[in-house]
Amino acid sequence: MQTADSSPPTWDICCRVIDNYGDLGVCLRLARDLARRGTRARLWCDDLSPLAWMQPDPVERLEIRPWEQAEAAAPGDVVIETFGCEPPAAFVAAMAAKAVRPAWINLEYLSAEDYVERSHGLKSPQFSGPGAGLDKWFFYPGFNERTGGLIREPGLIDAVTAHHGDAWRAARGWGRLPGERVLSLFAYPQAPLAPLLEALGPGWLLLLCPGAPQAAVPPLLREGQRAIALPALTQDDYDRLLWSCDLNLVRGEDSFVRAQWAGQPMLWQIYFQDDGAHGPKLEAFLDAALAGAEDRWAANWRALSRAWNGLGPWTPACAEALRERPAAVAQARAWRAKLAAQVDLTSQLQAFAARAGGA
Ligand code: TRH
Repeated sequence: MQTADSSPPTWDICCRVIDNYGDLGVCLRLARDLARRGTRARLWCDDLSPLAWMQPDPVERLEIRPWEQAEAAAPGDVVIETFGCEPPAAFVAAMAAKAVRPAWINLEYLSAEDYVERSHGLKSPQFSGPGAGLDKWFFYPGFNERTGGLIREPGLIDAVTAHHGDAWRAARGWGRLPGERVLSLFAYPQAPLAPLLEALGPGWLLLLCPGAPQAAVPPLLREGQRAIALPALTQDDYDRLLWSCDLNLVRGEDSFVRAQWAGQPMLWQIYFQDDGAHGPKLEAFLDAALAGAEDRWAANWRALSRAWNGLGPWTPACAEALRERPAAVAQARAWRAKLAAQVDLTSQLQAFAARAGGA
């Protein structure tokens, strides 16, 4: 997309936090990637406080703005409404009033379910309200080429591969003892920690990210297990932590994606929904990610994933899945290679905005 005076285009990324950190985490990740690729990015959010630890340093071309200020702002060339957050009415009215209207794109939540392919790229003409006359477009991230893909910054996989994980961790006081395996644990309070620790067995160092497990895990540790409570890391350092561990337990959306880029075995705690929608969402992901993996290991890993999410019993298969490291690593690498062959989300979004913009 080009602007009239050939200055870099301005993208507005609008974020309203539902809970936890994923909404802001995804928006920051996108805004930063755009800025580093030369776009002027403005991130509008109603709760900027987690940025104090996620992104303490400024990023060139990235402006962070409180949500309320959007009401009086002039919209840029592209407006990304994330997760149906509805930008302020005055901002939408200003979009409609622009001579060259911005492309208005709603970036949706990530899922491997079939509806994603059907819904990706659909247009929703606005017939009423402050945006009457505008088109809003739906953009769905996803795991195959019929979707919008995943955020993957240029050079990411090379950086993962070049990372000296043990040295990086040891320099922070989180080094492993001889023969020890290391995992990172970022989990919701309802995580079934006791059966997990039993299934893991001895020889593990657990690096506990902030949250309920920092208090809950230590009294549950079994013989031959250690735990260290970590501070909240910057998003970049959290990535490096994932790259440096033998197993990553992640949750929500953003840490889930980043663990897949880490290329290490990954256990996902899905965001729980009262209506049970998380069950099919988990199964759809497992269907995609485990396709082609060795049959018996894949069945065991599925059992473990269900158990970790309270969607199945803890059986001996769960412990077996964790013991069979070569199969788990092979699956993680093969899945990452498949995902890395797709066009990344930011590139797709830029091409999409160029087609949708300037109505
Ligand atoms: O925090 P999450 O559970 O977030 C979400 C929200 O609940 C959201 O409402 C929901 O819709 C979504 O999940 C599915 O998990 P997530 O998505 O992994 O976000 C955590 C962010 O915090 C991610 O960007 C990584 C970052 N992070 C750090 O920067 N430093 C850290 O030390 C840790 C542990 C995380």
